[in-house]
Amino acid sequence: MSELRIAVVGAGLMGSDHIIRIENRIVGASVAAVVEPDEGRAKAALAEAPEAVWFPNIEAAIAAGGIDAVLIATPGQFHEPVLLPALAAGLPILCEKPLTPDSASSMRMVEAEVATGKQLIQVGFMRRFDAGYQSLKELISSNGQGELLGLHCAHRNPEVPESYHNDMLIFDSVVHEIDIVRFLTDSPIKSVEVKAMKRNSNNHEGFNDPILVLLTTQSDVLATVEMNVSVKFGYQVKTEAVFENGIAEIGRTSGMNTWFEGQIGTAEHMSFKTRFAAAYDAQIQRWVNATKRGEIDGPSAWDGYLAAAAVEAGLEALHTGQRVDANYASKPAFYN
Ligand code: ISE
Repeated sequence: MSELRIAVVGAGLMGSDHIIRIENRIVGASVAAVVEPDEGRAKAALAEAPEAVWFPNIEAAIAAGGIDAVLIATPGQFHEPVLLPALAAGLPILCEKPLTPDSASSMRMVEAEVATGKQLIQVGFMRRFDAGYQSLKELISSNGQGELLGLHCAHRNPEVPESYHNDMLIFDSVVHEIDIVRFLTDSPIKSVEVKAMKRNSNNHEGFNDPILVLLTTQSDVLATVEMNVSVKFGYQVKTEAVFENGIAEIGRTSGMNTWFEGQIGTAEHMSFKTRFAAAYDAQIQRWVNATKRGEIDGPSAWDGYLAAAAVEAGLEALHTGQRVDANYASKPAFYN
């Protein structure tokens, strides 16, 4: 196959970013279809991908032929109705996180994939492709500084829209830490506990942020996560790892330094789109290359299910104030 013809489903914030990425930076792929019910968004997307055809839904795009793979970039609650027909058509899929919003629906996706007899789904946990997280994983696996004892993670966004609500802190934002802590430690999340920090009075009514989330892995590594989506100054995702013999930190900004008017400054990201731009590029390029070989090269539907199950524990922890254990089904041999 010379060029992978991708249908991008959803041309909102992430979908439009991926369309520009595929058209301008990814080798060996192009956007062949834009699946988007909103005409304005679709037109804006087609301006970036003039060869693409616009479809109102995935069924119409599949029926028309001319696509080899699907990239799903709609919000999580709309993933299942796209995943099922794409799987039934045998199409490889890169699905933005979360796979689906809860573990029961994620398990349905796992079962639907197993029924096809082939691993077709990769989940868009892009942090796994970030150079910083990859170096940290290597350091942890090498045991070079002794055993990993704990992690301190900060996940900070400048602001969120009024539609962002308390549960989203867990299923939309902390879900990244749930996946990356498991990736770094190679151990699933055993339990989740959530503590409220003092509420930021800039927040919209009823929204309680920031929070401190305690994730304990089955290997007994404790990860503290400051989840803070209204911190105004910028977008910051960093992790400090505590080893037996020392400390490592990733994610400190590498922006421009300035010395003006008696102040020292460093430019910080304002959005995940720039903070993780290189990770998104690597994720999509590797997915394109693997898809052409008939494989996936990144987190699987099973990884998506594990994250959804841990998110469920996190939501219960948020609602009850208790430490909640995550429950997982046993892993189908298909994913070994
Ligand atoms: C958003 O959906 C993301 O996935 C970002 O990576 C995260 O930082 C942000 O908090 C989420 O709302």
